[in-house]
Parts: sequence; C-alpha cells; structure tokens
Amino acid sequence: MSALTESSIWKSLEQHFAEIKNERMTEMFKTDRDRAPKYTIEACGIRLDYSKNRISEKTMPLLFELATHCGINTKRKAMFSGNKLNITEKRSVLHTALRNVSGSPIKVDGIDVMPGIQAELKKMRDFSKKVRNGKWRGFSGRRIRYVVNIGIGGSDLGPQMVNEALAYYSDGPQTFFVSNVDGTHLAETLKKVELSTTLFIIASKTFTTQETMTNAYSAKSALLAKFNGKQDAVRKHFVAVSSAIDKVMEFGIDPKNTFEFWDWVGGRYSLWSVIGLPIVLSLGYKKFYDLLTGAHEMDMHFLNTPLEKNIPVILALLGVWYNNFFGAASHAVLPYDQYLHRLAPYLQQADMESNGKSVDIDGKPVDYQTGPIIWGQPGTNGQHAFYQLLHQGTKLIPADFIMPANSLNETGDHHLKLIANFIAQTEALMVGKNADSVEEELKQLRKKLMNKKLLTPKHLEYLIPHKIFQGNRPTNSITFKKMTPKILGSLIAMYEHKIFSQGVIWNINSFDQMGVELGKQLAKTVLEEIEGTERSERHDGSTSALVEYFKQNRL
Ligand code: G6Q
Repeated sequence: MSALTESSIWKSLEQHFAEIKNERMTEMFKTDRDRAPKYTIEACGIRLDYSKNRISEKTMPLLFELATHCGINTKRKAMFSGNKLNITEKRSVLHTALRNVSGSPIKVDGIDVMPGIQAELKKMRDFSKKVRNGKWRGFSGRRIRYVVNIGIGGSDLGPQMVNEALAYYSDGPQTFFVSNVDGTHLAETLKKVELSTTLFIIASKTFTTQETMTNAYSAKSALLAKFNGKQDAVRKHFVAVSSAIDKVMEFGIDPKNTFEFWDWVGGRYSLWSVIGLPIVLSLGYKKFYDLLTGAHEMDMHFLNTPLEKNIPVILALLGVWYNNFFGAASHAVLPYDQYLHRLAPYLQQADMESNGKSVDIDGKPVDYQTGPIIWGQPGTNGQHAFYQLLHQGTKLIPADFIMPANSLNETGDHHLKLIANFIAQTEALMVGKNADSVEEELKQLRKKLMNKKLLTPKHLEYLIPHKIFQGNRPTNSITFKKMTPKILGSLIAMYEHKIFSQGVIWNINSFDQMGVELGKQLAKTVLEEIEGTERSERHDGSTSALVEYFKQNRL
C-alpha cells in the first residue's frame, strides 16, 4: 500500500464517500439555502460556481486536509521559487517566471532568470513590430501577410489555441499551424498562402523532432523552388524558436532571428515563452503582454490564497474526489464559446501528458488512479452528440461548463440562447427527471393527441424507464464577463495550477513525458525498416506483417 492510500486522511475520505455516495445534490440545495454562495468564488475576473458537485459540509474540509497532508503549501512555493521539481530531468519548472510581470528576481542555480526572459520578450516585441508594420519584407521585397508555425505538441497546441481563442483581436498576418507529419497538413496549408509573403516559424525546443523537421525541410524546399534555389531567401522567410542554436544554423536560419527558451520551460507550458511568437505576430505585443498579466494574476492567486478560496486547488480537489473515490475515469471540458474550440485538445495535452503517470516521484507503482481522460467540444454542438451519454449513460463524467456572459459578436439573440443552453444543461444534469415526472409528461402528451393509438397506455408504461434521467451528475460553472487576452491568460493558468495541484496529491512528476519520448524513438527504427529492402524479423508477427503490408502496397 502507498503512503497516500494508507494515510488517515485518505481513509477518512473513503469513509465519507461511503456515507455520501447516494446523496442527491437537489436535496442538499433544499436543506441549505446558502449552498450556491457558499460554493461560489471569484478571482481574476473568473467566477467558479462549484455548488453543483456531490459535496456536503464535510467534504471540502476533508479534501483541503488531504491537500495540506500532501504538501501543497510547500510544493506551490517550491515551484515558484525555481526548485527542481522535475526530478527525473533535474529541471526547475518555471513557466510562472515567463509571465512574472512584476519582474521580481527568480533564481535557478543562483542566477536570476528574469533578465534573460525580458531580453527574449523584447526581441519578440521588436521583431513582431517589424513584421506587422511592414519593415520586415520577404525575399522579393513584399510585405508578410501569412505566418506558418511549424511545430508539434507543446510547440503547436498552446499558441494555436490562443490564436483561435483571441481571433477577434487579431490585426496581424493570418496565422496557420502545421504539426502533422502527414504531408497533407503542409500541402493543404501551402495552398492557402503565397510563399513570397509567408514567414515560417520553425518551433522546436530540440530542433530534432521528426514531424517538425520533416515539415520544416519540405517548407524550405517549397520556398527554394519558388526562388530558384537562392539560399538567401531562407533567411528572409524562416525564423526559429528553439534551444538548439547549432541545429538552427545548420538549417540555414540566421541566429539573429532565433528566439531562445530554456530547459526549465516544459513544452506544454511554453506558450508564455517565445513559443508564443505566432500570438505576438497575430495580436501585437501589447495583447500578448495582457495574456501574461492575466496568467500572472492567477499565479499570485494560486500562490497566496488559502486553499479554501483557491480556484485551482478547489478544481483539483473536486477532480480527485471523482477520480479516486467515485471512480470517474474521465473529465469533460465544455466551453460555451466557439472561440474556445481548441481548449479541449490543448488541455488534453496539458493534463494527460502531465498526470498520465503510473509511478510516483520515487519510482514506486501507484495503487490509486492518477490523471483522468480529458475530452470535450464546444457547447451547444456536444449537446446534439455525446451529451446523451452524460445524461443517461452508465458512466459518471464530471464536467466543466465554461462561458462568457457577453459575446464578442453579439448578433440577435444568439448569445442569450447559448446562455440558456448552458444553464439548462447544468441544471438538467443535476436535477434529472424521475419516473413520476416522466409519467405525468407522457399523460399530458397523450391528452393532446387526436389519435390516442399513437400512445397507448401500454406503450406509455413501456416508455417511462427510457425517459428517466438519474441526474446527480456534477458540473462546475466557470464564467467570466467577456473573453479578453487577460481573462484567457488567467483561465489557462488556472488549469495549469489545477493540474499541478493534482500531481502534488498523487505524488507524481507532472513535468516529464517519458511516454512521448518512446514514440519518438520507435518511429525511427520502423522507418529504417520500411525504407530498407530486408524483411525485418525483429518484431512480433503482427508488427512485421504491417511493415511488409506497407512495403508491398506502396504505389
Ligand atoms: C510537451 C512535450 C512535447 C513536445 C513536442 C515537441 O511538454 O515535451 O509535446 O513539446 O514533442 O518537441 P520540440 O519542441 O522539441 O520539437
């Protein structure tokens, strides 16, 4: 047994779960008129209403005790101070320094990292200004109209999500993101741009990632073909975001046009760094700075607020409550905001790559569940698709409903309808519909029917169980007034700290990604075999047959 599941607080939570597991939230609302305000908090312009959760007066105090027991207070301080929390890779975890707009010193190995961060920010600001005002020109002297970011994983999902979320505020070149090694991704993107007015950003911390480098070299070939092989064109149309300057130079990119970041910035936490260059090019530096400011405010909230009023900590603990006690395997992210349509894919990486671990920080196998499966789609689309399972399926799926009170595109009554759907869904998931109400509804329907044979008493009886909604399904309502760069910064940082807090409770390293590394290695070996002529006997029967199938069926 692990120290976590052996601890007395864990046992108290198990016992409490046994007491509460069948209690209904609707009853809790009836007996406590203050339940909604009691479980609503606001910080950084974000309002969290977590009253529609299966928690009683006893639950949250026990969960806060669990967080304290697991060392959340020391660990959150340690992260902000630059301690090497990423033990396997012996690295600090300092995405919070990247948005430390206060500028106060933060030291890694005795050296303040802030001057370096500020220098890179300035470099990004100056560069983006030149591109946006037309001083930076392409090889044929034309102004840059398109930006194509070539990167994958952490070097793609964050800036892409932000550019989509803040598209309303964009007044710069049109940005595209190419990540997949599938040649279709690059080919279809190149159809949408004009090479002589395109700037390519090769975003790769290591500058060795197979997908990114394959796309980068193909983009370079396309550009050289356009400019009759003139190598100088590369310097005008390619910049790099990387920690590997030697490899960048080898590619042909001017080191002056290389934006640097450090090993203490994890890929999935890097949008705040120079990986955010496509954001700055699209929105301008001022709005990027607002994004950083919003994140910094949430950082300060997370670092300094007592657990009882701390939004990321509360979200983390509710997640632990369902994941480890109710046995919920997944968590849905449901933004009622079309601009946030890339939030779920972004959080899939942030959360699942961070907390998809099965050994603790000491390398011992865990005997409890760690990170959940994260998934979701914007509402209302999901309502016409997978919400059926949320309402009537056999699985308990806690969900975050996220919504701004105002739309950036107020058109007719669209937004009021969106709000109505948001509210109605969270209510329906909690309240459900019992047999009596279903029966009454069907009887009323029958009364109105001209042809009573369409709903015979026998069929009415038969329909009842199919129309029952058990309800008691938990949701968080996360709302804010309007989507702005600052709010988005706070929202993303909120999730980052939620993920961190859960990692602390599960005693895992949320900052390495050995599972991703394995994929990178394996693909190289198989590629050699597919390219070769020899039959490979190194694999199991299925894998070898797949290799042979592809070799024989390539046209
Ligand atoms: C993120 C991961 C991973 C990484 C990509 C791209 O935390 O480390 O998603 O960002 O594999 O790596 P490069 O930036 O080195 O190309």
